[in-house]
Amino acid sequence: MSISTSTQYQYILVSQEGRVGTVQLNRPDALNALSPELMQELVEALEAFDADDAIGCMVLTGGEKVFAAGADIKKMASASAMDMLLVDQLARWDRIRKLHKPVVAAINGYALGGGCELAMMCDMIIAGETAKFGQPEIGIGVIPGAGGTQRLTRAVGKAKAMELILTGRQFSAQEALEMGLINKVVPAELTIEEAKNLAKAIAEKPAIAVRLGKEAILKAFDTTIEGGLDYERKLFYLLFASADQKEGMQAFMEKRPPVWTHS
Ligand code: DAK
Repeated sequence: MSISTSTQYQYILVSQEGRVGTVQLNRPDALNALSPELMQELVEALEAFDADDAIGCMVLTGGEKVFAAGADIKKMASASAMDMLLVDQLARWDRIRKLHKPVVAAINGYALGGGCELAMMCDMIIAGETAKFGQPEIGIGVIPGAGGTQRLTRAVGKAKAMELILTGRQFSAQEALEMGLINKVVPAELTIEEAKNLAKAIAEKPAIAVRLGKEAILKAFDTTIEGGLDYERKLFYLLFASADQKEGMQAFMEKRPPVWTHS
């Protein structure tokens, strides 16, 4: 197992263990508030892992007490609508949505506002038992602007999303689990380890099938069942052009473990 830490970034830490790439938000003085500068680094690091054949799955985490307290309120406070429009922040967030490899969020402490939205942009969420989620924007005179009204609603349903977004109240990891927003609650000291174990299990699977599996699942959110089934079928056929499909099925018949080449 190799662990390497890059020093090229100011607001994040980046490391790699086997086929798992980890990005840690690291702006503790502002509770990991998601400034444009931090988001730029985050997107660059995730895209670098996404383009690296040696990586099969990513983990995104924050600090022990705070995953992220949201977008930087101090930088937004006096902005005009046109400032917000022209800064085109959404383009950066959109790049995270377009990652091909799965991302597991490992959440300890606060995941509020944009922090909660960032967690929900990930494909799976492991949370420590002291994690606190929330979309508190209503309390500062706005609404979620990075997907919260859409992703929370799709994950937990209309009634719960209405309650959580219109009151802005925080909710626990246990409540998030019961609502179907996250995968698992673990003791806080095990959050990153559990997330890495999940990422490792995925990273060991054939990369092209993982990629197309993620793509097909995400399709379920923006298409009809008919369109989604059609899309899935085409991706399924496409996998018969991969070496790993041949290897996987051959290995099954020969009763041996498959040797993936991720091709
Ligand atoms: N931005 C800037 N600074 C923040 C911050 C934030 N979101 N959250 C905390 N801080 C700063 C505090 O101002 C304080 O700074 P100093 O006073 O020391 O200078 C320091 O971090 C410590 O915070 P507290 O003293 O408040 O610490 P506590 O432990 O008492 O409270 C807290 C922790 C996380 C519960 C509290 O800080 C809090 O409620 N923070 C604000 C949470 C919030 O309202 N978040 C939503 C922000 S709006 C979009 C993309 C993203 C977004 C929208 C659009 N597009 C792509 C279009 C996202 C919007 C948001 O997230």
